[in-house]
Amino acid sequence: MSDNSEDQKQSRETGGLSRRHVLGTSALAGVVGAGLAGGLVSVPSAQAASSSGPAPKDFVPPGQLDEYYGIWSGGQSGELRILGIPSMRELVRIPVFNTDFTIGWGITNESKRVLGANFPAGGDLHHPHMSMTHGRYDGRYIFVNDKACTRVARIRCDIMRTDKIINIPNTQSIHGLRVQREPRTGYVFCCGEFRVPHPNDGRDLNDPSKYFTVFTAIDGDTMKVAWQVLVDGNLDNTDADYDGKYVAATCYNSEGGVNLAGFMRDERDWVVIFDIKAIEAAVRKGQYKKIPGSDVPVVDGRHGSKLTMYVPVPKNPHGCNASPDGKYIVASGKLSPTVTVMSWKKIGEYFAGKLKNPRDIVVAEPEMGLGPLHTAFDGRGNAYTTLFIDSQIVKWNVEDAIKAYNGQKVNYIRQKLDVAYQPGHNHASMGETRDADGKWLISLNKFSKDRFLPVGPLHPDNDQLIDISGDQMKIVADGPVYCEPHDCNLIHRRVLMDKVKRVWSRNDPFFAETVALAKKHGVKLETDNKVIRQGKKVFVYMTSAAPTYGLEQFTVKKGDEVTITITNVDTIQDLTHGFCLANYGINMEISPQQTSSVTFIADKPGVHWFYCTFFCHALHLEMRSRMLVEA
Ligand code: RUQ
Ligand code: CUA
Ligand code: CA
Repeated sequence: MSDNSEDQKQSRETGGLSRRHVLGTSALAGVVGAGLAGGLVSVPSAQAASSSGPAPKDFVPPGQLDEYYGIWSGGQSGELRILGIPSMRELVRIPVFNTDFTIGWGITNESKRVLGANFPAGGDLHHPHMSMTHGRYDGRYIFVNDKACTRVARIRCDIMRTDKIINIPNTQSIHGLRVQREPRTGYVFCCGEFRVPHPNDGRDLNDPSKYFTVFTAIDGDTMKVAWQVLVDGNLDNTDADYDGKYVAATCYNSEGGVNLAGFMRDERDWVVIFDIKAIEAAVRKGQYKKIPGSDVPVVDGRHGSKLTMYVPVPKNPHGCNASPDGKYIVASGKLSPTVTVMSWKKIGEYFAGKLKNPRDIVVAEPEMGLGPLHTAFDGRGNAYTTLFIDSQIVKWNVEDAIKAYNGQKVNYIRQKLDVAYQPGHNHASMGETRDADGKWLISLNKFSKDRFLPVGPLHPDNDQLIDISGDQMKIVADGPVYCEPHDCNLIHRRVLMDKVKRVWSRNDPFFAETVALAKKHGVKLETDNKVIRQGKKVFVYMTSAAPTYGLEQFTVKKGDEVTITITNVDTIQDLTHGFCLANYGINMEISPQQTSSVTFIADKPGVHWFYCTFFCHALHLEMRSRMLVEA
């Protein structure tokens, strides 16, 4: 039995703790016994009591596992990061829109197939969200936006690799992104932020009245745009309901401005709400147009359309967050001290013609403080709103805010907590799902100022971990991070642990095209080490097994187009090899049972050593061979 399946079996049997961890930690013996009997193990973070008193709640002792995966946006680094929560330890980085020399993202043929031709140097990744089924995380995919280059990407959770990236037409800058919760994802919804001429081909350059943007629904299974909705204003953030009927987006430029004064002139902007079934029906009936240069149905959802409603809300609203009880959608005011609470049920009544005024769907508009940006939920009826300007998080009770809006004298504010400093998003554990468990809250603070050792003018962000399990919020940890995480999800490990592979499967679609090409060449990747020449194209096939490559050397001619394909035939988990070709700017990861390939022009004659870049064996340094390039 391979180490991998052994570990997975152990992991199932002990509710997530492999034998390695169990045997090394005698204090856990009792827990494991209970786990074997009952199939469930409670998480050990709090039980690490030491002689000097109880350990802090976020303490995860050496060798033990975090209770949550933190799925972290990497902002303008273009990558996604995974942290363990509550320890805040960074576990891995997943390159998405960026290039990455560690694994060869942007270098290997497999990654280039995902990135596409002429891929840009990077991206600006704000919003990661996991796919759901019936309002619960299902561990299939994580979807992310790229604000910089108007793209959306999908990450496969089993291998934690980006497997699709698509361009979104008819807008510029994808900002907000969320997934359909019911019955499943389904649609991935995203907000086109900047308005541009349709098509944006040089026409109407200085005629802002002809600038537009669109709301986009992507089919998350095929990663094709399903439909788009033409809207008024600039879309910002979005979130969907728990019934699969509606999706809302904040919309901040009702003025149609093109500069700061223009964006802020009016006291009100909108939340736009989209009627999914009505839009689907319109698309089916052909009530759409196609904008030259794209092949996507675009329905008209501007003012007056039956497919949308525009709810006037105070000024330049930003965050858009659905409460996990399935009842409300909350828009945060940003330039207004308020948040607006709207009822999905009333939204349904409005679309059914039972309510006349779009404001009739508003059930509360509580005052928070200065600069409300985003709201999270604990599943116990409380909401947590970040105040960018006040550097605070406000805990407030939703039902009490509704009572206050209806004229009752109740205080809906539960607590205001100082955070350091200038929070943008916050996120509660499982808080965007039916499983909201109200244990942890993360505040993603844009400024760290004086809280860490100085490291130059560019300061790290400061992500703070807050215990929300009791009556009062308590900050328990600071986590400096490379800028700039925008958003995160806190996902209980039970969703993912058994879905994440420790070793590649040989028929993984991620490298299927490479395998198919080898087959055409009559090569058996697991055993063959050979060089095939077709004119000026040279295909080099070899295996890697610690501590050797299958070929000690191969010879090509200057100017040849060389494709090197390596299959790691090691089967043990964690036994990754690398392939770095000296002075060619090439490196790639080849993890156990993976096939990776790279294509380049052999433009530098001479001897070029290639060596393994992952420390795989006592003879790792000796794991190297030669490429000989004839002049
Ligand atoms: S946004 S800091 Cu890009 Cu999510 Cu609000
Ligand atoms: Cu193979 Cu180091
Ligand atoms: Ca405005």
